[in-house]
Amino acid sequence: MMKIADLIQKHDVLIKRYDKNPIHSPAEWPYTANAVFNPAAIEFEGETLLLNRVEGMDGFSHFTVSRSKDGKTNWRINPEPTLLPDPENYPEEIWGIEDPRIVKLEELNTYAVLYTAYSKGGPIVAMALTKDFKTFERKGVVMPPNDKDSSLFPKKINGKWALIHRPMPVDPSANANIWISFSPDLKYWGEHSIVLKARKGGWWDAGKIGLGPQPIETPEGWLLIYHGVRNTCAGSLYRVGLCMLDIDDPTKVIRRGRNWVFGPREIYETHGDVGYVIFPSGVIWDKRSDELRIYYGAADSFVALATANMTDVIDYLMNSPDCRI
Ligand code: BMA
Repeated sequence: MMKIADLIQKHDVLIKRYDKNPIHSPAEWPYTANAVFNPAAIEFEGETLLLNRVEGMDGFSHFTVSRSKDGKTNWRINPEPTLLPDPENYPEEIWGIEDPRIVKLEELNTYAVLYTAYSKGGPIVAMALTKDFKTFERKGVVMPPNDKDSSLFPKKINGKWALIHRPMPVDPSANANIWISFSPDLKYWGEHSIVLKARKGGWWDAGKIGLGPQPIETPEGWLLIYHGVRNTCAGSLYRVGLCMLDIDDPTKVIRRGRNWVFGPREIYETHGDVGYVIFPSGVIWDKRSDELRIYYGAADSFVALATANMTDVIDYLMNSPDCRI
């Protein structure tokens, strides 16, 4: 008998699931956890480092590091939390910290972690810097509520740092779009503009979109992997799309894919705290093998991995019908 997954969709040629998914689950976590999901990913000391969002049984999240030499097997999970909310000093973290993204800032010889702090006023964008993923220097609030799904670009563009984020409009019927802002010093932010709009009506990414993993520099531009949300009568459906931004002016979209390229299908993606959610949040491009490894939260409960060939991903996107809006 065919598996339900096979009846749903067989054509995942561009992006493939890792066959030993999920790579992390709350059941194998070294301490009690309700969920492990939405990880940031970065190469660190020659290994893949994930900064996993771990949700405790109280509902609040923190981050814990896991590491692997090949980014697939033999994960070493820190036995204790790596970064806990610190609401005494940073009141915006009162209800936890969520959904990190990491970039290496070569110029400052440090790693920047952008994350969501769950404040009493709603989600805000916060930042912490680290050199070793053991100690973190918090920089506090970067964008006020209601804002999330943020990452820095890894280097200055035309002399300024650039930040992707997703403010929520006050009007609930308005679209939630991806924005970009610039700063001379990582402290003062301005030149805010919409970089990618949620589409409307029947599109798979109508109404609400948000950044996935950190932006990736490619020969064609900055590759953005993003999530698009479809609201159905059964709930929200989170799928994944692709877009390319101009390398020198990332306010400009040079190509946006028409179709979603990865969506919930396997049991660990459809069943969990929030089923039918694929939430990519960390990426590593192994330039020696051209393999792109996309780490994602599945059903707000697990960490999973999907792989692709970067050349194929770029070819696919750049040969997609141009669907900028
Ligand atoms: C978003 C974020 C994510 C979560 C997703 C699906 O708004 O809060 O943390 O994975 O919803 O529930």
